[in-house]
Amino acid sequence: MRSKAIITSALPYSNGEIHLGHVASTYLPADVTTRYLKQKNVEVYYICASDDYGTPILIQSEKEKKSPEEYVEYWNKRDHDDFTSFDINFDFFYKTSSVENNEFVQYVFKKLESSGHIYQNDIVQFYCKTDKKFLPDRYVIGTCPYCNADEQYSDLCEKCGRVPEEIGNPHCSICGNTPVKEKTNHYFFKLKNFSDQLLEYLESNNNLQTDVKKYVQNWIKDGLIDWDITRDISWGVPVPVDNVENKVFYGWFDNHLAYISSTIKFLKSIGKDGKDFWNDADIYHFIGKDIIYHHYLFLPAMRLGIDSEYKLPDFIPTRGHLTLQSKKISKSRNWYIGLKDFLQIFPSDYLRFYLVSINPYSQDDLNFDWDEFSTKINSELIGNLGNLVNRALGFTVKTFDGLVPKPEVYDELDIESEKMIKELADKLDELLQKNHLDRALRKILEFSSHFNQYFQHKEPWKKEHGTNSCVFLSVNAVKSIAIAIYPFLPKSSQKIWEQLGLDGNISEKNFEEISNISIKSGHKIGKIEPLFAKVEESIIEEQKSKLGSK
Ligand code: B3M
Ligand code: ZN
Repeated sequence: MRSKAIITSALPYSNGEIHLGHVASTYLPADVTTRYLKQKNVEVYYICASDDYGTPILIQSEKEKKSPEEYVEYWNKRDHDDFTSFDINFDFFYKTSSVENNEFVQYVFKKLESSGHIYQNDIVQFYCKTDKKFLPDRYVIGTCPYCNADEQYSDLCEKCGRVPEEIGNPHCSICGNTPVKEKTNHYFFKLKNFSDQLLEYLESNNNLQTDVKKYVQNWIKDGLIDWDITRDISWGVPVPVDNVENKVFYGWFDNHLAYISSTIKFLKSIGKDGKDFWNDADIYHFIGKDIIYHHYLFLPAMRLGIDSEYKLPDFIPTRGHLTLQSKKISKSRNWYIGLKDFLQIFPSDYLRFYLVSINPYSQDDLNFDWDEFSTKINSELIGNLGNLVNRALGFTVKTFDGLVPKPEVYDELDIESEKMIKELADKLDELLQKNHLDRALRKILEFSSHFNQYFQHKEPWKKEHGTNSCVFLSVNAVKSIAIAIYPFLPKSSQKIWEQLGLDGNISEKNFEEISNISIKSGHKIGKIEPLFAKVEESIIEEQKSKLGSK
């Protein structure tokens, strides 16, 4: 672990609201990791941006009769607001259409070109004579050659999920007329040039997940295809070549460069040199498995192509997709849950708790299930963790006037429990360093469960010998939990902290403090309140019935 880190998560298209599928695999794991690294005193910044370019966005803005600038501005702000209400704590949230990114993208292109990694080639593209435009990607709609579904995009059939080689019965998505084919000159990135260096990078980086690595290595061995990096549209980073007009870069050429350009902009604003920091830091890019190709091949190849001026990622934590009630998420069939809607019903910590707990560090898909959500919140978060906090602190208030008592000589069970406190930080650290957020959360629950049993077994309400030790250690265990849970449940952790009667902001506590027995006898507990409210069955049923209906 380096003393500096930059964390990014896949940039959201500024083209619609954030839903649970987005946050589960990337934004939440990245946020938890950032908070953990802050606790470890790593100088870490979480950087993100809206992904503003691309044909889908241009088409949608045209449909809504807005300029693309106006359109993406709206979603940039809305997405950022939604993330904020989910306590996704970016240090900086910028945009791919920024001046800084435009300049950086053009700089990278020129450098790649002068190093011989770019070439030009004529290709044949659909062209609409009515609209006088080339029609890349989504601008052409037609019949999928594989499954015969009508009204599919030329670059993706949403019915069968395949990319049509040549769409049947093509027509222009703007005017509906049949396009003609015309020659146009495009720029290509020689991805093939980098096969050996990419294999070397994958081989030597032990932080990458082995299963992903294996199939990326196979793609390389099967032979890489050069990338067409330009489009004949007006919305995008302009190709910086004299006399080339109305040609911009393809969205996947510019978007990941915003990881770097946004970082530099942010670091400059706090008086630091972006390039130095980047190259001294651990670089993490959190992604979902659908964009492995872009992050394990295209992105590193482009960085290699500019002589690794900015170093390649150290970690690319890659997770699976979220299904909803065991079905694929689909906005058009209303089979999705908007983040904003969810947070109007339940606290952000409930969702954070549930999503982390079902999300292993792997590419397996994960499933959001309303009944499981309710069970996990009611029995694990409330029944286990909330119960311990309430019990230990409530008992101290009731029996000792809120003053933590002085422990007696420890018996075996006390010694075991004290040892658990002392070992918790190391145990969690081991899991968190390896990105096993779900297992770390489970470990905290096991710890809490142990102390519930310990309390039950000791029966302090009988006020026999050993009561004081039990209360003393249980209160300290609650303090351990407050700090340990911070990366996962930042709001609840602060509440526990205050109920413990401790000052300051929990976000400033060091990770190592998890294992200190730092609450001394005589310390006064704060005001106690139930931390969580139970999830009611009727609300769950109501939510279930909303899915799929319009
Ligand atoms: N905007 C969203 C996606 O394909 C895309 C990510 C860009 S990351 C540089 O998931
Ligand atoms: Zn047309």
